[in-house]
Amino acid sequence: MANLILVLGDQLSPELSALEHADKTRDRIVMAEVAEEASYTNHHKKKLVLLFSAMRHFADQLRDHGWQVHYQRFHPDNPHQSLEAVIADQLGSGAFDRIVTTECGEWRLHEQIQQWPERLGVPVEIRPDTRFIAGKGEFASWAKGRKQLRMEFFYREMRRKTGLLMTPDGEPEGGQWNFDADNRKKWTGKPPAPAPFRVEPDTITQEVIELVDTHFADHFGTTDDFHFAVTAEDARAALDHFLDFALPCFGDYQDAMSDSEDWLFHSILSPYINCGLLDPLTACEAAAQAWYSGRAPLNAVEGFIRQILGWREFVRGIYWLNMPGYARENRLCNTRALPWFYWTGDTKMRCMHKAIDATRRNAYAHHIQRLMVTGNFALLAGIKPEEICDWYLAVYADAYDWVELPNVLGMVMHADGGYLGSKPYAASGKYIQRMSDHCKHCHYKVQDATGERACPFNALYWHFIDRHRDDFASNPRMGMMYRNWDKQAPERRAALLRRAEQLLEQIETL
Ligand code: FAD
Ligand code: DLZ
Repeated sequence: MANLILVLGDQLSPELSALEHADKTRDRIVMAEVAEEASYTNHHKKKLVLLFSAMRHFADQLRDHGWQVHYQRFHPDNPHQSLEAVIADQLGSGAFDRIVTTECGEWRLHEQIQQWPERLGVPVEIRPDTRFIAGKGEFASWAKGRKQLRMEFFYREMRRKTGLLMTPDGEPEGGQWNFDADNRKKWTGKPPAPAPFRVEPDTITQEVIELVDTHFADHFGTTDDFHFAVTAEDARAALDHFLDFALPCFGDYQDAMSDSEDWLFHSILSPYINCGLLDPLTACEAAAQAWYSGRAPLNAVEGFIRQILGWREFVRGIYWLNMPGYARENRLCNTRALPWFYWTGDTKMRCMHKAIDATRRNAYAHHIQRLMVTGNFALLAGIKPEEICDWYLAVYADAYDWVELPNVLGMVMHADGGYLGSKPYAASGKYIQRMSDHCKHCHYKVQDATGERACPFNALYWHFIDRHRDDFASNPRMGMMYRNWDKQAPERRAALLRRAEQLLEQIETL
C-alpha cells in the first residue's frame, strides 16, 4: 500500500506521527507553498519567510535521509494554489492508496481535510499530533464534568504526567506549584538584557526573502533584518542561547516592559516550537536541567515550564474542545472596528506605538505587550473580537489559530464569558507605568484621567468597568473595582465617562 504523506508548514518535525512506519521506497511526502495558506490572513512577511525557508530546509533534510519528497515552491502562476489541489494532482501522478497526515492546528483546514475522502476519492488517515503533551481526548476527559476550567489545575496534571520539577515523592520542587508572585519586577536596565539569538540568512532564506518581497509586498511587516532560525539545529541553538543568557532572569522580569528593549529576557522560542523545529518537552526538560544544575533559579524555570506545559497545552485543549463555535463568541457584545493604528503604529500612546512598532519590525512582541498593551486597549475600547483576533493571527511569527484564538478571544477579550479566565485583564495606565518606562516618554500624562493629555487607558478603564457592571459586578475578583468606582464623586464619574466617550469617538486620532 503506497501512501501520500502530507506534511504541513507547521509540522516540520522528523518524529511527526504522519511519518511513523512510512516506507521510504514506496511512500511520497508532499509539502507545498500555496497561496491559499499564505493568504488566508495578512501574515507578517517574516512569518512567511520563516515558514517557507524552514519548509525548504526540512524538505532537503528529508531527501538527504532518503525520503521521496514532492515540494512545490510558491509562484503566483503555479496551477495548484491550495493544499487540496496539490494533493489531488499528486494522487493523479501515481498509484496511491491513501493520504496520511497529522492532525492540523486550525479548524478551517481541519474541516477541508475531513472532506478529502469524498472529494478526492481516497481514504485519509489523520494521526494525533504527538508533539503535544496532552492529546485532545485527554484534555476533553480532564475537562469533563468540571464547572470551571482553570489552567493552574490542568498544569498540575501535566507536571505529574511528565514528572517535570517533581520530587521523587510526587511533590512539586520547592514546595510550591507556582512561583508567579516572585515574577513581577520592573526592569530598570540592569542586568542588561541579552541580544537575541541570530542566524544570518543562508542562500535558501535569501531566495525566500526575495520571493516574499516580490509576491507578498502588501503583507504586514518587513523582511528587513530577518534573523530567525530556520532549521531544527539552529532552533536548538536558540534554546541554548536562552538557557545561557536569558533564563536566569526570565522569571524576575517576565511581566516587565521596556521602551528601549524589544525582547528582554523572553525565550523567543514560540515561532520554532509552533512550526515543529523545536520540541516543547525538550525545551522544558532543558530548562528543568538548568535548575537542577544551578544555572537558573526555580522561579524562572518553573515560570518558563508553566508557559509551555500549562498555558500552551491548555489553550490548545480549549480550542479543540470548543471549535467551531468558540470563534464566534462575543459575550461582551463589542461592535467597534479595529483602529487603523494597529497596522501602522501611528499613535501618540507610547506603549501602543512601541508594541506595534516592534511587532511590525520583528513579527514578535512579548506576552505582556500582547496582553496588557495591545490586548488591554482592545478590551477597554470594545473592539470586535473577530477583528482583533485577525490582527493577532496576522502579525506574529508564532500565530496559528489554535493558540492565537483562545489567547485573544478568551484571555484578552473575555469574549467567551470567562470560560478561559476568571476575570478580564483590564488595567488602567497605572499598570503600564508600574511595569515599564513607557509613560515618561509618552505624549499623554499617566497621572491624569481627564483633560486633553490624560492617558487614554485611564478613562477607558473606568468606562469599561461602568458599561460592564452587569457582566462583572458580582465577580468576587472584580468587587473592589466596583467599590472604587462607586465611591468616586458623581461629578468625577461623569467627567471620566465623558472623557472616555470622547476618546472612543476620536479613536483613530489617539
Ligand atoms: P516566553 O515568554 O519565553 O514563553 C515561553 C513559551 O511559553 C513560549 O515560547 C510559548 O510557547 C509558551 N507560552 C507562553 N505563554 C503562552 C500562552 N499564553 N499561550 C500559549 N503558549 C504560551 N503564543 C503563540 O505561540 N502564538 C500566538 O499566536 C499567540 N498569541 C497571543 C495573543 C495574545 C493576545 C496573548 C496575550 C498571548 C499570545 N500568545 C501566543 C502567548 C505568548 O504571548 C507567546 O507565546 C509568547 O509571547 C511567545 O514569545 P516567547 O517565545 O519569547 O515566550
Ligand atoms: C501559516 C502557513 C503559511 C503561511 N503557508 C503555508 C503553506 O504554504 N503551506 C503549508 O503547508 N502550510 C502553511 N502554513 C501553515 C498552515 O496554514 C496552517 O496554519 C497549519 O498547517 C495548521 O496546522
